[in-house]
Amino acid sequence: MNIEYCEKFLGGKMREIINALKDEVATNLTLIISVKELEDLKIEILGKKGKLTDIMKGMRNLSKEERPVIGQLANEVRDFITNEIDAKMIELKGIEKLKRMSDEIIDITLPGRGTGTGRLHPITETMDFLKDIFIEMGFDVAAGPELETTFNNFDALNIPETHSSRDLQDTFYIDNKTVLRTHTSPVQIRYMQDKTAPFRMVCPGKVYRSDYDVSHTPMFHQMEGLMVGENISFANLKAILTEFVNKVFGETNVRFRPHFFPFTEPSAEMDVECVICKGKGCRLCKNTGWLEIMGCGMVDPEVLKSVDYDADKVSGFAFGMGIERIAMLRHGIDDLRAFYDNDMRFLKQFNF
Ligand code: 2NL
Repeated sequence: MNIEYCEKFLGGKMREIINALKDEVATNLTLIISVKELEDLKIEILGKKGKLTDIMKGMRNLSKEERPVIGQLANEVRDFITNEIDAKMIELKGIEKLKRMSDEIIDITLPGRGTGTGRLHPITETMDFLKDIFIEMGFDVAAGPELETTFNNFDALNIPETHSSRDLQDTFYIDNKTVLRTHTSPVQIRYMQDKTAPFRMVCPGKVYRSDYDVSHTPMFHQMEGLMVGENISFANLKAILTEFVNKVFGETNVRFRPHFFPFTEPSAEMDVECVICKGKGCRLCKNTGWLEIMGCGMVDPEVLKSVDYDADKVSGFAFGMGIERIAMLRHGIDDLRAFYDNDMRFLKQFNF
């Protein structure tokens, strides 16, 4: 075998080996599914003792003529393999990152184990209790913002510019047109703007008035309710509210006394027979035998008009009550301020 032949043979053989390595790597790359496997392959081919590195070393045995030709092929194949491995690395790292992220997802909807020390505030408990009675009677529960427009808080409710509650002394104004809501009624205005009759809804929540003494706090809680449809009458009001009061206090006598609210006509105050003296007269009922429980009435047509309801086609009744007052009656609490003193000796008595 002469040298020339041998060199030709060597050159041809190397070409074959390099191309075979290229094919081998291409096939292996399709089978690899992890970054670890790919890193191993990279070392096996391109590493210091790798297959391609070995082949490159063997080039010194080639003739002067063949060396640049095979050298170019080897460089091309090295670039090809490097690019393929780099691209596959990006792809696999992406897939593994996604998998890690999905494996690490924590189910934040699982309920906490509880520490045994937390409990519901008596106002929250009372609000839930009252709300549930209305839910049982088919009422929807709605909420709304505590910062309201003067339109939603006053104008839409037929409360005139001259009404004392609109005074800067009585209401927390943010600016000319924005107030801390003084009642939950604006939630009902929003509800009517969004929905069509018939409906029945309640809206419990925080309300604000500039008032502070033994029987008033600047923030307190209300629940109002509204039922609108064709032929809703004062009889419906009496039936629903009497049922409600019986569920709160047990079977009790009730009475309705005429009253005035700008947003209802006619309007009434609803009383229940005193839960302590059963009508005989005591300190709680100031010897009247009755406790004021809520205000109510038939929605004034002006209010219906303000939300573009046809007052000739639909009518409704509305009511509003103070949650603090009902919580005090339910739990025999005699000082309103106890709710907001945050005295643990008071709060710990309520084991809800
Ligand atoms: C009270 C009296 C009341 C209402 C609230 C109401 C709401 C709309 C329309 C008509 Cl959108 N009325 N709410 C009606 C009567 C009485 O609350 O003394 N609350 C503590």
